[in-house]
Amino acid sequence: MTSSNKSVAELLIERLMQWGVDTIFSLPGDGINGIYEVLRINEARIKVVQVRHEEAAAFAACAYAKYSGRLGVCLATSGPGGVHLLNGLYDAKFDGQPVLAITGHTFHDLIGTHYKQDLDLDKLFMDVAAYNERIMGPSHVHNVVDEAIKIALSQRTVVHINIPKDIQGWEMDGQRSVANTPAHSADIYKMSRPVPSQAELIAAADLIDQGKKVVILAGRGALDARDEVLELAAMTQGVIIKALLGKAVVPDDSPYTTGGIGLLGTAPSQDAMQECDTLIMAGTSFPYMEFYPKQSVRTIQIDIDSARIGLRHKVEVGLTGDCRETLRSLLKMLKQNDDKSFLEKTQERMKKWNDILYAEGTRNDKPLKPQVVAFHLSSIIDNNCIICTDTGVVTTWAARHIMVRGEMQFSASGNLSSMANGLPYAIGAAMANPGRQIICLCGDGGFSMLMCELATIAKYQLPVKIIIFKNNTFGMIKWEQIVFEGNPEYGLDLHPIDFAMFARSCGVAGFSVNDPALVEKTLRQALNTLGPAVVEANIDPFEAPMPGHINSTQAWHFAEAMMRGEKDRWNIIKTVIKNKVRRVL
Ligand SMILES: Cc1ncc(C[n+]2csc(CCOP(=O)(O)OP(=O)(O)O)c2C)c(N)n1
Ligand SMILES: [Mg+2]
Repeated sequence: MTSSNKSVAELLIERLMQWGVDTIFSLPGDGINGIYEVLRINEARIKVVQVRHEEAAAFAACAYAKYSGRLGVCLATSGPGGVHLLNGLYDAKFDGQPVLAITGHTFHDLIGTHYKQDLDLDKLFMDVAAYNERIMGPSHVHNVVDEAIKIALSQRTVVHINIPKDIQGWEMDGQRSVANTPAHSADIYKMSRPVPSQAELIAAADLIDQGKKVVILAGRGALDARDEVLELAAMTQGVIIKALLGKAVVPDDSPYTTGGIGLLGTAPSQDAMQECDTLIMAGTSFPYMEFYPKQSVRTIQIDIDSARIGLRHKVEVGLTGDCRETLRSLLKMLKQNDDKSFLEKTQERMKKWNDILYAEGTRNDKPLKPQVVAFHLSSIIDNNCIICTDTGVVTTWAARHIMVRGEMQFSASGNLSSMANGLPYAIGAAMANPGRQIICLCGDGGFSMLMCELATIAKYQLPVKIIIFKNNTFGMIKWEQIVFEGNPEYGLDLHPIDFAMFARSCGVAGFSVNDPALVEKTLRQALNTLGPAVVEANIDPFEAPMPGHINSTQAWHFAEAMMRGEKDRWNIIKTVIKNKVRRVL
């Protein structure tokens, strides 16, 4: 076949392959049958991962990008298929991941005539996609695909291409416009790692050298700058605090880190934030402003996106640049600080915090505490495993008790904080990293939202181990209603599902545990299972994810909710008091 009689669908898939795309997450439909036929013919060169819900395709594409640094691609049919993609696409947009969404449309000459599935996805996606085009014919394909991919990669965001179903079959017919010179668009992307000017770096180094109590707040932009962040901490005798998406920037056993920050963070991180005199923000726009230091703390911010400089905190020196390269340049200019007092004080606090985590993780009373599950899981997973976490209280247990070490990777739905991301993240992670252990921590609410994707995991025999923290409630909202609002809980109870039995019905090994003494053994059985496995951990629904430090408003709200008729008040009070006593003893 000569290039002159290739169809739009053929040109599309060919160009994607030229860009190195070899995996597409998708669910079929009549609006994309033309593309599917070309995918069928090319199945040896490009893989279609069939999901059960298009939302999962978009989440999986986001995770594919997160866990590989490559472009994630998802494909959905016209109308409802495209609509289903939206939430996963917003997840990618909010966490800065390059994802290309391809969708179908109805016949080009019936658009706008109330025909079936006549839904202009390019209009619907105007907000989510930084680039959003409808393909008009064969000579339009290469240009649009090139442009879309370059924008996705360079802006780390979502792009969208829409193709009416009949146009997918159109062949080159001499309709190319004279102005559209052949080969004027190329499948070439040159990544840049910009570095700020010397003057800016000198100003930053000067400021850092004056700091006596330095905190480095590291986010996802610093994920490939582990050595540099550790060296910066060593030079400044500073403390590394990790935003959730930056949990894998440095290992959790580093003497410089206090782990996470925010509601799911640690008390020593909160203390360090309150006491520091200098803040270095490295690749983060961690959203919770109440956890930042006071505005008078002198701040340097490094971000690849100049539009993010000055967001969240008053910045004295802003450095627009790639974190790794910027830190490398900066490190050459810094003086060694010999005053270890701030770091040592923090390390003392961290010792106490770790003792608390250990005590919580090794409890043997019933009902089973969620911390016990996360603690044992952490100790037996591979040093290079990939961790995917769903959204809920479960995120707190993962953030606090899973200790990052070695080459582990960790992610969650960050800025969107969407539920249901866990399972599809695991699919994307597994597809991008064959042979690696994939660990997925879900709440029972988040898991049940897209539990159909367990069938996908079974179909492709992905080595995903799913731990479901089953408390039969939307746990996180329970504590929000009680502690933040002062309201008795409402609308949260979940009808229980036997997840182990469900797993087996999908052809996946299913385990269930409710005895703390059996947690490690059960988890090991699941981890040693070839292929996928599910562990349903029946945990105490009254175990609250208290912030590192609880403030007086939160305590007051808690009391108020109890007085106003919280239905489980005696169980909750009993559990909270028990925990308080344990911490004091
Ligand atoms: C798609 C979506 N819907 C609703 C929410 C609000 N929300 C955040 S956490 C949560 C509860 C999660 O429950 P579950 O998955 O059971 O986890 P748990 O908190 O019990 O550990 C809800 C409803 C959300 N973040 N995303
Ligand atoms: Mg739950």
